[in-house]
Amino acid sequence: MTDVYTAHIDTFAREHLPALEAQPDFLFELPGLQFPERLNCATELLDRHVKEGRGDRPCVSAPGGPWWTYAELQRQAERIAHVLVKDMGVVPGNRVLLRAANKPMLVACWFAVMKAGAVAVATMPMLRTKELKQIIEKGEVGFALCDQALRAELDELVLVMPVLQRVVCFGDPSPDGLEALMKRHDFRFKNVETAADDTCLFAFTSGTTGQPKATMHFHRDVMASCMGFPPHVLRAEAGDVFIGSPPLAFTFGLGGLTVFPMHIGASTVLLERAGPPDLLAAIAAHGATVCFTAPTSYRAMAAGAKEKKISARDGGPLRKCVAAGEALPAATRALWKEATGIEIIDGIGATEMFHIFISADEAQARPGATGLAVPGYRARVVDEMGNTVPAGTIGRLAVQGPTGCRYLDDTRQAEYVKGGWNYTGDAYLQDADGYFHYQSRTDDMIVSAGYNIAAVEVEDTLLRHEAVAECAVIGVADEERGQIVKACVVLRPGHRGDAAMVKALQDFVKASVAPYKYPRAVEFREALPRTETGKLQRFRLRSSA
Ligand code: 3UK
Repeated sequence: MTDVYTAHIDTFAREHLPALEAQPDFLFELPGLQFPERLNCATELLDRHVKEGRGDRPCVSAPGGPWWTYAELQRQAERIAHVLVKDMGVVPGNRVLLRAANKPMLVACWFAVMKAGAVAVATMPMLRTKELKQIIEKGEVGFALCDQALRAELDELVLVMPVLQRVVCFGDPSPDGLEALMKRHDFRFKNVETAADDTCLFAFTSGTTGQPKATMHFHRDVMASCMGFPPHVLRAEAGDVFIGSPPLAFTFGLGGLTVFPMHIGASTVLLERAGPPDLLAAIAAHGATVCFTAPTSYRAMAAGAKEKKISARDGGPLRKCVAAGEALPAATRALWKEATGIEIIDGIGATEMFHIFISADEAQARPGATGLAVPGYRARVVDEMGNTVPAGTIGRLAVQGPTGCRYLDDTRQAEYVKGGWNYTGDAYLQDADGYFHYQSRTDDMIVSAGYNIAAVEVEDTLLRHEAVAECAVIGVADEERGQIVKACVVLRPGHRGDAAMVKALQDFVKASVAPYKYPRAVEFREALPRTETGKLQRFRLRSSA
């Protein structure tokens, strides 16, 4: 290896990259994908605008404030970078956990981590102690920046996890709070000159086993994501106001609500609460023009969107809508188009790929199809041997592009990447015109309202309840959520399978793991179908569901 430049002093990320031969092939054919050896994505996404005279343009805001220009976000991020380095002792390559709902301060913290050359580990606000502990262990996370409102779990963990050295909270009024520490520093901070291939973030994904996997993305990957879907499919402009629901800890949200708008000097409105009614109201209140959310959210907003006249057709602001996270039903596309006149831009993305790699713009969209490979990416539908199948045949989706899967120290790398191609775990077919049509997941993942839920993790939780003898968790089709979590439960003798028990089990799951994982359906059974060797036959439960 000749190219060994790195700014990382803590080389944990580099040491835990998959072996070169286990990584996918990366394609850099597209213009704009030839990156210099040294690249810090904060310089490109934030500082460049200030340097080129766009510092006064609106950048990031939230319903209750604050409202920051590019220059103001830069000042905030630079003061936090000083806190990271001087007060907390963060060195380049250290992992910094971020824990907050979507809000401007979270964006400032994210850029501070980039500037300091550290590795951002953003976490979903609804995660509980159990999940946070797994993330801190796996990522050997030494530091955390957290919203005061969500600090309880981290306060608990810092006492029992020696690896976690320091937690600093914003919104904390004490002298140790982030804002108090920021006041002691100047805003000028010289960005660490990271290598284009220094890891800048770990994005966690729950996988099928419930054992979280950390995907590793470089500064280069964040910039590469700006060169594909945004200019070729989305085509937003500097005057656009982005808004949406996905958490910034989910790369769908990080790209759509921070990286993409800032790459083009546009602005973004961040919502702590972004359920359909909140999102709808916020689009109208903030004049949002570009929306990123899940298919189910468009479905739920359709009637209100029409009534409130939020679309450009009806004199409102909204002009572009992106759906991802799960398949977009043709019925939802039609419903939204009728309500707003807007053709949804569907796109399949994955945490492993950072963002969307198959999509179609408004003019190319076809109901029931996800679209075509985004420029910079290649996609194929293949059989078990990795050979391309004929048009119209269902097979496994395999993709390549400028981004790709690198799991942190994980044997499952070999399942996602084979022969240089990324296998997303989706069954797809390609039609005669080249459009890709989603069929299903090839594994046991449950995708409910855009959340990936691993059956075994819910099973594991239910099995901790005193009344549960055996259980099996499956995904069952649901019109609104795509799938819902269903638990088939065998009770221990002496317990009754009634409505009170259903509620007790649901509450138990909600209190133990992130609440979105709870079984919306519970069925009590005498026994579970198993093979002679005792293996659970999930497919039998699914066919009887
Ligand atoms: C499914 C879709 C059909 C598919 C994501 C946009 O969802 C994202 O990442 P995840 O790692 O899940 C990946 C899996 O979700 N999926 C996503 N989008 C679609 N299925 N149609 C779609 N449009 O199974 C995929 O393999 O949570 C989405 C951008 C960034 C992301 N991380």
